[in-house]
Amino acid sequence: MNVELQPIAQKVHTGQRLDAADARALFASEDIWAIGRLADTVRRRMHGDTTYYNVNRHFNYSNVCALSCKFCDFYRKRNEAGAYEFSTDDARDQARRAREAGATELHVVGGLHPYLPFSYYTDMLRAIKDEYPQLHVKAFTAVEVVHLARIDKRPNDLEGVLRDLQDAGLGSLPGGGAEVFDDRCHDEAYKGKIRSDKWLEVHDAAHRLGLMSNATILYGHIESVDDRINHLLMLRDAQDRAIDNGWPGRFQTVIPLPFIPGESALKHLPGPTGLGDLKMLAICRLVLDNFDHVKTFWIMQTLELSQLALQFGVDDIDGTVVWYDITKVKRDGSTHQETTAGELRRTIVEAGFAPVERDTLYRRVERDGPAWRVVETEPAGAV
Ligand code: V47
Repeated sequence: MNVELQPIAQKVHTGQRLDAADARALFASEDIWAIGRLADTVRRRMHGDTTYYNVNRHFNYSNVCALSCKFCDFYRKRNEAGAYEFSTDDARDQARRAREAGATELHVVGGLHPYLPFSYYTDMLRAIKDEYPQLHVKAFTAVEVVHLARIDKRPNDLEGVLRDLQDAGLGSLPGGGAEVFDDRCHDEAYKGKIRSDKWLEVHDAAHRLGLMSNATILYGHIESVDDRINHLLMLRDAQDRAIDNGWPGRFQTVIPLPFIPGESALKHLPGPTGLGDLKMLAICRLVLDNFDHVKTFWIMQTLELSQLALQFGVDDIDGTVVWYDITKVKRDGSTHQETTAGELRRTIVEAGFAPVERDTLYRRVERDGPAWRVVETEPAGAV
């Protein structure tokens, strides 16, 4: 191991928290194998050789968006070719298909639609839960929650909005929309979107209400290494806040998202590399010591890299997915992006890990075809 990593290794082996200087040294190091081994040490301390996966479906209810984020290849303006908004019946249909496939989770997100009323979102949740009550609905990024509060003319009542969504069937919040918590990046690439303070305010409110949530970081575009580090430290502080205050909710997992240039306004940028992805995942594992899980979203990381990432601190792969419109793996731009539980298990076993199907709250799932039940144990994770 290179000498600059030795004090960090000492901290990792004695369970001490890493600081910004440590994170900077990790990013500066080219010793990717040493970084991987350190992340693997932490991952095995927390989860042994268990690797989680889930049987889920994603549902993007509309791509119409008031914003024009430069990294985004998904949004359309209302009357533009390709713009869509699904109905409540479409959402019900998604739930029916999820039931038939035995999915445990529906991940629902969309653009900031300028005209749909608040009732569209609560009706959608009710229709899904009515059709398939067992299904966990993980829905609406913090950005959407703030948008819903605005369209319902109560911009300062985030808790009230979340409570109404919860009453209609919301199960937890996904981690999207965080991008990179930095004002320069915000103003250059996603102006008009909420800033870090609001994103964190929504997640704090969710955690106070007992909703679990996730966190993302979108990397490999115009951000600097220091921007990445600040973002991770802000997430770690927010998790400390939830834990120290004894709030009933908290972050479950971090999902580092590599920028996919696609046809976005930043398509001239090269995007991250495979080694850059592995380093980022490993550093997330090492810095976010109060997060139980580090997850790859294979739609963005690819399943092949996700397999390797299991040795770089990752303990979870999302998911069977099925339909996904925000980024595309294949060059043909197809939104049908599906893998099977069998393929996920094979990927995990071949890498030398033990696959465990989980539900959204990281409880073990026992399955008999499309029928499934949660095995009642404490949520997995060692924090
Ligand atoms: O919010 C948009 C990002 C996010 C691009 O919580 C892009 O379990 C890369 O948050 N390249 C949506 N990323 C995905 C997301 C997610 C995925 C899987 C699981 C969970 C979870 C959350 O994708 C958006 C945005 O931050 N994004 N465009 C792009 N070109």
